[in-house]
Amino acid sequence: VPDETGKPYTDIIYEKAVGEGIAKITINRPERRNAFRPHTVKELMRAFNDARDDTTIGVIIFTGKGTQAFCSGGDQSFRGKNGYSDYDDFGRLNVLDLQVQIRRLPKPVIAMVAGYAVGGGHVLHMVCDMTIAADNAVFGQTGPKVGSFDAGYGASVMDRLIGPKKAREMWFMARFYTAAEADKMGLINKVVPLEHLEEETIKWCREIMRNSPMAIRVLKSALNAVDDGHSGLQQIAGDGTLLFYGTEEGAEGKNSYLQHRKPDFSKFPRLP
Ligand code: 2NE
Repeated sequence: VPDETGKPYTDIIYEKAVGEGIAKITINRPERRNAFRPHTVKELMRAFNDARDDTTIGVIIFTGKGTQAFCSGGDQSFRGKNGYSDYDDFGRLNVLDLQVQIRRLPKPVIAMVAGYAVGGGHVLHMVCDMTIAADNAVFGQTGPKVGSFDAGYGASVMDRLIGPKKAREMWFMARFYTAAEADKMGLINKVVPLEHLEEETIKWCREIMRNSPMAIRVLKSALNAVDDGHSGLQQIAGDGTLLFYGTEEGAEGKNSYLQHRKPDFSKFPRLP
């Protein structure tokens, strides 16, 4: 799929399996182990936004091109004094906006990981709803080695996933972990042989697609609500409003306003 202006993407590949309800977003910089620059993140955000708005899409696979890396984090050659910059003369950390977008997106996002998921790339798989990994996958943070850190979701989501002791180990030591170790730590959902990675991921997507989209939507916001604070509450509260608008009671309020009359809510039960 090209971007919304009809131009082809340069740093990502965006595909949709028509009739399946599955979108696939691939970072396409394998020569850099799929490291992202600001432009890559901008393209990712546009594709995720499209997948959110497309009502035929129910689940999104997020992956990296090739078998050597899911993503190796921020492209260090674009790192300036105050962030990453490619076409601008100021630095950005726009990957943080992408993380928030994935958390708030009301459809499951599944990270499909072959090879390295390290640094900011590791955080990206963590903020996805589930992770299916190939047996060649390697997970880890590198920040403390390269003069960087992600003290936002990179720290708090990890703490939730693997617990405070392991999270400290992973960040303070900046060690790498095999797929089997990551599975044992609760960092990922499943490990499969590399040659079965896509097949297994699609199997998971199809299983999700058989279930109620609204139930999944509300559950995703519920599972993130506490950790995301006011923003998490807003997401689940928005789901409540969305459902309420579809009721006769909700419609009575709107109709009475449009018909210039007093609303009549008398027939609606005060449920216990
Ligand atoms: C990923 C890893 C372990 C792979 O090692 P290997 O041996 O398989 O590949 P190699 O030769 O290191 O990499 C292949 C090419 O990709 C480039 C390399 O420089 C190399 O280029 P050439 O020498 O062939 O020209 N490359 C790989 N990762 C890159 C990167 N992140 N930026 C720029 N070029 C990269 C190994 O490559 C590795 O350790 N990579 C660096 C991982 C890293 O430290 N990432 C940044 C963490 S900080 C971050 O992402 C971040 C944050 O902390 C907070 C907010 C936002 C972002």
